[in-house]
Amino acid sequence: MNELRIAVVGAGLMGADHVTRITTRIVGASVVAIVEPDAGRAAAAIASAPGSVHFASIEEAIAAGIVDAVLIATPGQFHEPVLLPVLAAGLPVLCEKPLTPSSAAALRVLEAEQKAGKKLLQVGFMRRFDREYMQLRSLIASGDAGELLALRCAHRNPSVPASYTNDMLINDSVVHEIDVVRYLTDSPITAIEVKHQKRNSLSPAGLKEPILVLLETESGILADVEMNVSIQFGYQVRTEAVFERGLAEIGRTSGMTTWTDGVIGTAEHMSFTTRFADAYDTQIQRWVNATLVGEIDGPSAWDGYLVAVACEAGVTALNGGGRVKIEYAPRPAFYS
Ligand code: ISE
Repeated sequence: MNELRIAVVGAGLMGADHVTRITTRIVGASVVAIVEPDAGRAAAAIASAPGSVHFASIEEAIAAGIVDAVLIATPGQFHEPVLLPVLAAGLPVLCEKPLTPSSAAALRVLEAEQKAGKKLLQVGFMRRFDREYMQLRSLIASGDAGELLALRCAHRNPSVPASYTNDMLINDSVVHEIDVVRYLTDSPITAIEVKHQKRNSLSPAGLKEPILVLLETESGILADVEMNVSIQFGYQVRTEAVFERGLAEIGRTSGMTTWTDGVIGTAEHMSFTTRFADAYDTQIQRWVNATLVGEIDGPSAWDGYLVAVACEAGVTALNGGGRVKIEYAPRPAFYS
């Protein structure tokens, strides 16, 4: 096989972005099928992937026999019903984060993958493909600045739709830090605590944010996350690493700086789709390359399960649970 025929499931913001990416920038792959219940979104996606076909369900797309791999970009609660038939059909799949919103569902997905007998599933934690995150991970592993002591994370969105709920602060947004803190420290998260800050009056009604999240790793690192989803000015994800002998920072706003009318200015991102565009491109290209040779090249279903457990604890903490300890099921040999 030298061209991967992909079905994209879900053609909302992220799905549509992936369809354009695969069609215009990714080598060795094309979008052949769109699975999307909304007629308008489906039509727009089909139009940006010439030759692709619309299917009402993943089962129909699989049955058509034209699909080599699947990319799932629906909201998290719809992942399991798509993943199970895809894994049963033995198809490789890249599933956007979170793998599933519940750890019980994640365990069912792990079982389905083990039944398929081969690692087929990669989870879309795209920050692992961001150049600066990779650099920071290497710096931590090298020990060049001494031992890592703490991580200070800021995750800021200009705004969110009215449909965004309090639990999504953890499951949809902090989910990235939950994965990346383990990726950077190479150590599982063992406890989580969430504090509410003064409410931003610009948040959608009912949303209590920003929040401050504290993550503890087994290796003793403390990571704090300022999670803000209504900060208006732009989209920003920054991380500062505190070492025994110094600091490192990633995620500074970059690009052309202007000095005019007594003001210094650099354009800020307004969305994760541009802030992480390069990371998404790298993630999808590496997934395509690996899939063409029967492998995965990124976070596995096991990584997705660990994050699902920590997110569940995070939602408990958010809802007044205090400091919540996190325990994981033993890792099956399949994922070692
Ligand atoms: C969104 O779903 C993402 O994944 C973004 O990376 C994150 O910054 C945002 O808060 C989420 O809603």
